[in-house]
Amino acid sequence: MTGNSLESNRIPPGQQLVAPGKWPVIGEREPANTTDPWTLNVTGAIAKPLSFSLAELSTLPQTSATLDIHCVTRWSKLDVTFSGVLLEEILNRAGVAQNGNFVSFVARSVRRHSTSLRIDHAIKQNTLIALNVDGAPLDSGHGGPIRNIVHGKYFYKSVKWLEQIEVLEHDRLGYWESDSGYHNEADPWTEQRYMVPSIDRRESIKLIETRDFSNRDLRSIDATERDLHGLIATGASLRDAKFIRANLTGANFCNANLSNAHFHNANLRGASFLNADVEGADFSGADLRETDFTGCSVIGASFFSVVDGQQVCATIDSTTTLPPEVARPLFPEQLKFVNQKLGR
Ligand SMILES: Nc1nc2c(c(=O)[nH]1)N[C@H]1C(S)=C(S)[C@@H](COP(=O)(O)O)O[C@H]1N2
Ligand SMILES: [Mo]
Repeated sequence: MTGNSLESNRIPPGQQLVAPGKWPVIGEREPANTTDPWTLNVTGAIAKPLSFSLAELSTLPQTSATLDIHCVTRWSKLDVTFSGVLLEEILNRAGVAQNGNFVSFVARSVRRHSTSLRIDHAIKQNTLIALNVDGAPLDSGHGGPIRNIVHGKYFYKSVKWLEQIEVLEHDRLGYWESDSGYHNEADPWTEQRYMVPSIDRRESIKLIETRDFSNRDLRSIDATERDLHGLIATGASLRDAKFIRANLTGANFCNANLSNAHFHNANLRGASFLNADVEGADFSGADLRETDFTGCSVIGASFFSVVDGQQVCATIDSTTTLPPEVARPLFPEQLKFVNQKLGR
């Protein structure tokens, strides 16, 4: 490694490093049918369908690659060394057909989780079918015995418990891309986190007036500076929602998905986030007095940030409910900030 590869130049915008040695488990936590022997099947627009056992995979040429993980929920982890077989090695053996334009990676999981890439891009980026990480077999939580690893994309392009590589003529959106609106290109350097909003501007203005978002899919809704006091948003899908400087006093976000939501300088006094997902959400500058985060998932969330050299801090005091076990997965500096405010 060269001396000038400063860590800060390697962290894409809006990302922060996890504590050294930490690697969170995100998304699905376990594969399905764990008692069946593992096979990797190559199907679709190819000359010859193939099936590999793990032992067969280990007889193919092995490659290792050190790369940085960037999760869309704003955590990054640098210098992780994966080893296994290049996707290209496997596709060469299968013989990609003329019309094989995309590759879909399908997991052995309950929801048959998948993601896809353009095949030329996947090959050019040295996509790896990884069996090992940092010299040891991948553990099950991180996708063992086998996952694909894609360089230069958010980590949702790297599927855990890879069971099938399907070559396609036309793209087929993966699980996160179709279910949750994650961007299909997933470039962390240009922050391609989400596709266009799931609701148009006129519709959202009408809905904002009702102050009832419960159980609706309102990804990326723009409620900047809106008066939403007493909002009912239980069970709503509000990933990437913009609530910057909004009045959300007494809002009810129980069980809502607010990952990567923007609460910068919002008034959240007395709001409830009971069992909500606030992964990657930005609470810097927000008023969080009497706010309840019991049961929340907070990995990647921020409670202070530095804007133009100025610290923008959330207002947190003894009336804020943020139990220690909820706060634990926060970035180290964020955890320190929160604990200091709570006198812990
Ligand atoms: N099968 C499967 N693969 C998956 C996911 C998932 O939910 N299921 N989540 C993706 C996301 S969003 C991320 S950030 C990484 C997380 O990998 P990790 O749990 O090893 O950190 O897996 C990706 N691959
Ligand atoms: Mo992710």
